[in-house]
Amino acid sequence: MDALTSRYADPADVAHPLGVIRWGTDAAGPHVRDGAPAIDLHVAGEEGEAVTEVWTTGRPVIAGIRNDVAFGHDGRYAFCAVSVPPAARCTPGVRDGYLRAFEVLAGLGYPYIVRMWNVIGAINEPNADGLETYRDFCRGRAEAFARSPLPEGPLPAGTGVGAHSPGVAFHLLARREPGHLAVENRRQVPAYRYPPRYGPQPPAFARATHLPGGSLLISGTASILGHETVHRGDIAGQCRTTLANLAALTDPRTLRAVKVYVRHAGHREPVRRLLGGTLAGDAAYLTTDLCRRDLLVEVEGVAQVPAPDRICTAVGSRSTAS
Ligand code: 3EB
Repeated sequence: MDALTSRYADPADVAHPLGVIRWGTDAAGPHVRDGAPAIDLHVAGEEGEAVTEVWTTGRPVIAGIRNDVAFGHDGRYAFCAVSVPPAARCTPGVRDGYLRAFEVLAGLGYPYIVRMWNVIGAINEPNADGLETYRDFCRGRAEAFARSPLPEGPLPAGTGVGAHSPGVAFHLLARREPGHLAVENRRQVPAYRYPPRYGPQPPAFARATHLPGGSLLISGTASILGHETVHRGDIAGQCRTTLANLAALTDPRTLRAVKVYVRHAGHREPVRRLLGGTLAGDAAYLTTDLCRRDLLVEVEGVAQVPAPDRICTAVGSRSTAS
């Protein structure tokens, strides 16, 4: 019944692709190819890791580019993709890129963002002021949400990982109608309430989004308890805690469209052994940096659940920036 799904596939084999993401060994800005909006993200360490992901609801899609934002929409859902060029400080470019995306989504009539992915070059390196690039990014994103023309609503689920190319790329999924829920994780402090030691603005994302059709879009999930990284330097411990954090949201064995981001190429096979027995067989394992230097692994995926275990609907998208 027109559920929003993601699969690893050749877009030519999918009827009505809503958005196409190549998680690969090169970056390419937002574009439209064969009638679908697309973006290429440089997050694979080698060609063997690369996967192409296709989002679809099975409904015909209108695609285009407006204000350098590639978009596709099908009457219920919209996808859009943006890239922000490298800069000495990324706050202004990230803020303006997000605001451009918000304007395009508002103009098309899809004002409810349910999921976002952010891929950030030099994510752990200092910017021109000595601020870590991820924190600089979080400030730009928070400023955009604070100035958003979109209606107040729950924060989207998110992913924030490194990229092997400079600059920032992001893509979003949005709905025409409200009715989705933001979900938090009882083992973790909401990211939008992380204390200031993690940066001038906390990350603006929810732990998951539950869609009316039953899909639970789970954010990038790592070895964080409360707000602290646990098992520093211990890949097996981080894998265990990550699985336990996922299990607080849903049974990790039921996840589809799974991505496992691994900081060190040498951890790829150990992580595959540690997680592969639990996660879906077609999980993508990508080698890229993560948003805290002490995180070694992060996992995301999509589940089908009738109703989420723990919900948080009270948080407006503009409450994260002052
Ligand atoms: C964490 O839990 C790990 O900045 O959008 C996970 C998911 C993380 C999304 C984001 C960051 C983001 O804080 C990092």
